[in-house]
Amino acid sequence: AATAGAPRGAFILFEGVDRSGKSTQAAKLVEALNAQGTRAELWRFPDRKGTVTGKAIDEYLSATAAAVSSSGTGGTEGGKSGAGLSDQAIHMMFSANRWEKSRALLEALQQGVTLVVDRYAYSGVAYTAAKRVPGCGVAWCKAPDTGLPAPDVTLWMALPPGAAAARGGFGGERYEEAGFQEQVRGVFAEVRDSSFVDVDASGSVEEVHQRASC
Ligand code: ADP
Ligand code: FDM
Ligand code: MG
Repeated sequence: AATAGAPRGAFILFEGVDRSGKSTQAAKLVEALNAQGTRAELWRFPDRKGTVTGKAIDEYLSATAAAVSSSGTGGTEGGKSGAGLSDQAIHMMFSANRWEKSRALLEALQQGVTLVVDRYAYSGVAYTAAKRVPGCGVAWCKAPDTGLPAPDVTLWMALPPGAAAARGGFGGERYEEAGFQEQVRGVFAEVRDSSFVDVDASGSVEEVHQRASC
């Protein structure tokens, strides 16, 4: 139930390239906030479970980079309908996935719960625009997210290119390819806004946690 007069929770977003430590640090921050008595929850996008779009997105992402490039576009791998979605269609799915959760997100904030969110609309724009599909530039990519609840702060996990690669091999999901990751990084730099705060994401998990929680 809503608590009358309770202060609004904060919307804290983690963004960064693959393996910059977003998921690790988001979980640690939630733990620390709850330990100090601040009600906090960990949310992540894409939300693959509690949504209508989640299954298609999961099927799309599970198709490996190798399978995608050998089958070309538009194929339907193994009968999984999400895997062969066009670049435009999957972009809309990712945005719709955020809209599916937007009312619940606002309600949680209103009830005083702080939300620590692992990826959001900046990832949406960065990954699609990085594909350089004609007609799908940054403005096109941003359009479907217009009007979504905005984060109070976006913690940008700043890590030099080689450092993320040194954290172990890619898991085999779509987009997990070094050249593409650099394109993604470039779009993030282009779309960063006044909500962004740089966090030095190098060093130990504990060192980064200290930087991310001040
Ligand atoms: P992301 O969510 O940004 O992809 P993760 O938090 O999943 O990143 O971390 C990617 C990998 O790097 C994981 O294997 C994780 O255990 C490891 N890792 C996370 N933070 C650090 C760190 N500060 N130093 C070394 N390895 C890390
Ligand atoms: N991703 C994530 C997108 O392409 N668009 C989006 O809107 C969002 C939120 O999904 F490759 C991509 C980014 C990444 C994948 O992987 C999700 P993680 O590493 O589990 O967050
Ligand atoms: Mg992650």
